[in-house]
Order: sequence, then C-alpha cells, then structure tokens
Amino acid sequence: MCTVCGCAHDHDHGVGSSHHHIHATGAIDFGHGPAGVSVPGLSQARTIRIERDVLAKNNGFAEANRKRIRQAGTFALNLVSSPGSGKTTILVRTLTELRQSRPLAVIEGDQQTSNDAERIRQTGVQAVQVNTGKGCHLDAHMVGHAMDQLSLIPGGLLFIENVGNLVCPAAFDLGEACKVVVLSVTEGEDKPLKYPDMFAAAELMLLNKSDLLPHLDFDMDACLAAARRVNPAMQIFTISARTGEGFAAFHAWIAARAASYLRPMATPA
Ligand SMILES: Nc1nc2c(ncn2[C@@H]2O[C@H](COP(=O)(O)OP(=O)(O)OP(=O)(O)O)[C@@H](O)[C@H]2O)c(=O)[nH]1
Ligand SMILES: [Mg+2]
Repeated sequence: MCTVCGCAHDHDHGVGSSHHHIHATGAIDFGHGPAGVSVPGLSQARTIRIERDVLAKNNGFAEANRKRIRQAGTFALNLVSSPGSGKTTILVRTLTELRQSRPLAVIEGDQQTSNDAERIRQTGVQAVQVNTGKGCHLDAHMVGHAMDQLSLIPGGLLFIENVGNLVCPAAFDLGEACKVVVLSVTEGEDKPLKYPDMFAAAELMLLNKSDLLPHLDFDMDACLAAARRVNPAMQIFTISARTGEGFAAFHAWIAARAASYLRPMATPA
C-alpha cells in the first residue's frame, strides 16, 4: 500500500475517518487532513504512523545506497515523470553521446515488462530492469538489489529511471544525488502547479519534446512561471530527445554537478 499517494492496494474498506474539506469553490479536498492524504479504512493518525514507518525504513536503505554509490565514485540521478514524457528516449540519446567518455549504468523501473532495459542495452550500456508489480514507484531497497547486478566505476554515472508517475516517486529517496523531473510539452503548462511535490523535489527540470511546439498552443512562459513558483531554485532546460536540442546544456550540467558532488570534502585546517 502506498500511503504517500493514498493508492491502497490492500485497503480493508473499513469505516475510515478520512478528513476532507470543501473549498468555497465546491471542490472537495481529501488532502486537507494532517496526513495530507485519505486512505479508505485508515484514520489520519494511523495513516501518518504507517507513512512514517515506510519512509523511515526507505530512508535507511537510501542512505546505505548513497554511501555505496559515493564510495564507488559514481554520480546518480533519479529521473521522474509521468508515463511517456520521454525518460527512456532522453537516456538513450544521453548514453549514446556520453558512453565514450565515462562509465555508465542504468536502473529501469516499470510496473511490468523489460522493454526499457532492452532499449538501454541496445546502446551498449549495462542496465537492470526492476518490475514493481502493482507498486507505483521504485524504493531504495529495490535499487540496492539492482545495484548488486551493476558495476559502479569511479567517475561513472548511474541513471535511475523511475516508474512513470508524477506523484509517489517524489517521496522516495533512492540514494541518488538528485532528482531530475521530465515534463513534455504535450502534457500542458499547468502540471507543476497540479503535481507540486514532484517539482519541489527536483533539482533540474527537462522540458522535453520541444520539436512539437509548432503544433501545440503550449504557453511556455506560463509553464516556466508555474515551475518557478513551485521551486524557485530549480534549473530548467528545454530539450528535444528527437532533435537533440538542449542536450549540450543538459550534459554540461551533469558534468559540473557530478564534479562538485564527487569532489572530496575539504578537511578543516
Ligand atoms: N516528438 C517527440 N517525441 C518524443 C520525444 N521524446 C520522446 N518521444 C516519444 O514519446 C514516447 C514516449 O517516450 P519514452 O521515452 O518511452 O517515455 P518514458 O517517459 O520513458 O515512458 P515510461 O517509461 O512508460 O514512463 C515515444 O513514442 C517517444 O518516441 C521528443 O523529444 N519529441
Ligand atoms: Mg521509460
């Protein structure tokens, strides 16, 4: 059960005490209670307890992953987005361009199929597929097992493609250096405001499928304003995985961010 998003796969249909609030507009808000989510059959207090337990356990695994990735001298990114925004297509182009210059590895998360790991392996880069079944996100324990099957090499990059879902992966630290959120222009400019947790959790946003802009009435300024309202510090690159637009900037960002992340910490005098 994912109490973070409230999508319960094993809920008991008992009488829950979900808190909801009716806005002046008439909108019914099930995120108004102290848990920020309503799960049928669970009280708000119980939901908070379960969520705390799940996330505390996850954070322990995430810290172990982070230590392991860092000790290997590798820089890890966690790519998150809704299904079909272009995560795998972006990775295929990035891996093809970077594979001559640094060691690379990929962990692919999907509910079912090994399609994405197979697409990655076609570039010659090592990839492990993780299937989450009914699960709506990767967690740090899964990523630890996937790392057992990869060789992490100093100076290398580890890309983790999360399950396509703009909600739950926001809450789960996998041990990455940072999250990169992908939004494609076909999804609409209001998504950062509608799904703020994901955009708040990301350090970088890739606005993908820019090649389609001439065919859409996408309001670029409104999208950038929405993203900055949710996360003023977030860096944003407009890219096209189809044409390669914006990839030079994206790859320069990876190189600079990896260098600062992996730089040995200065020892106090
Ligand atoms: N026109 C255009 N199409 C793109 C671009 N990037 C991806 N696509 C297409 O968008 C579709 C989905 O791309 P994927 O890379 O599979 O998306 P994803 O985010 O990995 O999807 P999931 O793993 O299912 O969440 C495919 O048909 C891609 O060819 C782009 O920049 N421009
Ligand atoms: Mg994919």
